[in-house]
Amino acid sequence: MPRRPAEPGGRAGWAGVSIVALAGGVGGSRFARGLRAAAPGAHLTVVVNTGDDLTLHGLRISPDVDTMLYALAGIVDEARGWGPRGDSYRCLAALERLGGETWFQLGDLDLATHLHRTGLLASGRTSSGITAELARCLGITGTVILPMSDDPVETWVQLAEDGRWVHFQEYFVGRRAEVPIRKVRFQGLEAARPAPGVLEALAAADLVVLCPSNPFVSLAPILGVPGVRTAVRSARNRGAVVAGVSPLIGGGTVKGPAARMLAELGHEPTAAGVAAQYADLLDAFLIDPIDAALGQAVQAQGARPIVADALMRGRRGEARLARVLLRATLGQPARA
Ligand code: FO1
Repeated sequence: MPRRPAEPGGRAGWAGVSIVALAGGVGGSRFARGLRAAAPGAHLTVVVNTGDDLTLHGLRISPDVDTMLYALAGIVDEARGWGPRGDSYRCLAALERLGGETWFQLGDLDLATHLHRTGLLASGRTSSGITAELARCLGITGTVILPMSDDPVETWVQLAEDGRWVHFQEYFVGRRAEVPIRKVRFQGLEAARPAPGVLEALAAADLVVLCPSNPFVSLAPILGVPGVRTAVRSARNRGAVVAGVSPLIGGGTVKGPAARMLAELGHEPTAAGVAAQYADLLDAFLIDPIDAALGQAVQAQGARPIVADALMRGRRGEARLARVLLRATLGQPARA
């Protein structure tokens, strides 16, 4: 049986409880932040998608890891959900004058992260080692942040218009995700190994959370790293609870192309369609009241539906949603 918090809410109550969150994108970073706030003292490990990684201007950029770092460090631009708050774009403007690529907005503060990561990688450091060092330098506590793998993985999508394969960021940012896609593939995934600590965290987990992230381009890469899906299933067989949070509310997302991608890839563009992507893993799946009628479909896939306001309104909203999930899974009688 999973370890449960000893007493409502308090830090001491969460000591000894292990939570592993699989996350990508803005929604994932926000919910991970909510979990840290809702379960102070728990051992929280966040495994982050690295399929969005790309090399631009000779710099290795890891958007989902950086979004998670900035969010947990409290320095993210809260309106956009990515990039440091108050960043400037003087380097990008100068780059424009030189005829450089500027479609991917790299702010001056953000560039420090990419320069530093690229330098450390060139000196032989691993992504997970670099991520831990960046987290320490940014003063992040209460959470271990792990990239899903130290091996290179890149998400590419096939455009429906001409069958061309492009990097996810060219689709998501370059084309503003406004073009239909046919397929998604993860370059390098078969050869990727889980980053050090990922399998160990899953083996010790009392709760594994599939955060409200895009099922195809955020969670699928993580679950696709050889050994990870099996480790989640083993955790569940051992008695850990595996729960997901729908990134769709009423068939749409707060941010990102998940609803459209579900439809374009032939799935039901609803919370139930998302649950179906990992039905074999889920004990419970949180859906918004607007989607309550989908509860039966979620139940039919073997996951207990948790019906609760799934919209995270600011930092308090993140913690509220996380408390609801914790209460519904680990029986934490949360103060709502
Ligand atoms: N998203 C955009 O929509 N436009 C951008 O120019 C952009 C730049 C960018 C730079 C660094 C970074 O870490 C993230 C950035 N993002 C940008 C967000 C990013 O494309 C997405 O949030 C994630 O990849 C989605 O999972």
